[in-house]
Amino acid sequence: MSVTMPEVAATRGQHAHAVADPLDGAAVRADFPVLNQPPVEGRPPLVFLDSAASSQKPAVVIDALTDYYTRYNANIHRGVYELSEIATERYEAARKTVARFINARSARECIFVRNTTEAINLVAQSWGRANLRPGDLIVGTVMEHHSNLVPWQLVAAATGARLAHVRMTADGRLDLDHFDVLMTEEPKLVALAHVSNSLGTVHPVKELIARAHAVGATTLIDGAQSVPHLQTDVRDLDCDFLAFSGHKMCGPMGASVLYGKKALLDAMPPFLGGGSMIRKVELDGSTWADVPAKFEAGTPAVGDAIALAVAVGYLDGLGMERVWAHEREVVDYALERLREVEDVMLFGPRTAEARSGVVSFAVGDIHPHDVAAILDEGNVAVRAGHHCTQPLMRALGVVATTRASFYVYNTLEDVDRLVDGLHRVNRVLGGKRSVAPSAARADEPCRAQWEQADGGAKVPAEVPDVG
Ligand code: 7TS
Repeated sequence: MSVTMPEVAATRGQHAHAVADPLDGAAVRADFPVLNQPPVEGRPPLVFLDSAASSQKPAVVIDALTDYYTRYNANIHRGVYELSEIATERYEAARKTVARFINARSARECIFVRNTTEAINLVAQSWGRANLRPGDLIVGTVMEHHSNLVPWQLVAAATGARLAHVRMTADGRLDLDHFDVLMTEEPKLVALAHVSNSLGTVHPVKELIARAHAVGATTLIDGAQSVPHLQTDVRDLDCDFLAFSGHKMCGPMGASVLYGKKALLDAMPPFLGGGSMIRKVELDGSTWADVPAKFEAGTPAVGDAIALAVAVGYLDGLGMERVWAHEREVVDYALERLREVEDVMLFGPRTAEARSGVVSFAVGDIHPHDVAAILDEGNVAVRAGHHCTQPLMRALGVVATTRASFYVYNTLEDVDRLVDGLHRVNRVLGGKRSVAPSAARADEPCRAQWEQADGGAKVPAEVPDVG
């Protein structure tokens, strides 16, 4: 069943989240060229529901990149000629824009990196190797993206530190009692995501950071799925490090940010050595530039950083409160409408308040790759797989999920298109076992441990033995 316009309007009213002037997803969509291409014959317009992987880019960001390469492309911090001076000035201005966006005390606390993965590896290799000793504890969670797990495994192997992971509850939240138990072991570091990329759970990080600091731990927040969606204030959170990806927040691929408290960054050794990060080089040793240059070895992605600042300006223009409220509305509606689809099982918290714009689900025992492929036939783009969270998939007792993730340009009509597509999935494949290869581990018996928190009790007795 598709929702007619009057019903949509009624639902909008019912689920409106309090902002005076809500975002109009359709108007925002008009800013994004990819979403406004003439449809290929016979295909409906694209519904893009994979923004958790990477968002689309508005025309202003694409124009900023073109402008950079057309008018003032030059390497920075070295030329005395005008082009290089302009590029340098705008690159440093971009740093200030990003710093303001997260309310850092100083732009020096923001280091440009390629992506969240690089930001976390920087902290693991620089802070980790300098501060971790054999037996020290690093606390993560079972819900982390591999980018906030594997770097800690590597540094633990190198230093002799230990890893422990906060468990999760049946409805996809962190087990806060277990968190407290782990705090009694006085970890050196607590590294966790603000928002889960697979389940969309929003963790109470401010509270958790305070509890971690109370036992003397340093804290790293993986903000890849939060900074694009939630107003983020590093002073209010009081995190020691925050990593986030520009390309998930309307910016280009190639410029992302590591925030770190200045005193910590000052005390850390370099991550990569080379040009730009030195003060003085002798043949038998070197000294380092001040932060942030100390952590920006080599030529940075100048145009990408400048365009990231334009993306930040774009989001600021929309207003982060409105961005969040808009996503709440779309997700609320998606959670409600997905329940209409036969055999759909939702993962993660049941209320939009506890989650961001990410919805993971299963359709009976149909393999998520098959679900995504049939949705793609209707030009609805979702992601299927383990979403780089294999331990989380194991905790859920599945090999993979289908994931729809929403952003500023999505509308309630996009949710309707998703739901229509899922009805089609059921018509085409309902009740059939998938023949698609497993996205994660087909070698492991998968027992579903999942229970619906609302008592709906649609628990798969067994997750398909695909592959
Ligand atoms: N942390 C989280 C929470 C993420 O969601 C991602 C990417 C990363 C780290 C890594 O970011 P990157 O910019 O270094 O790649 N998440 C996803 C995703 O959910 N689907 O594709 C990439």
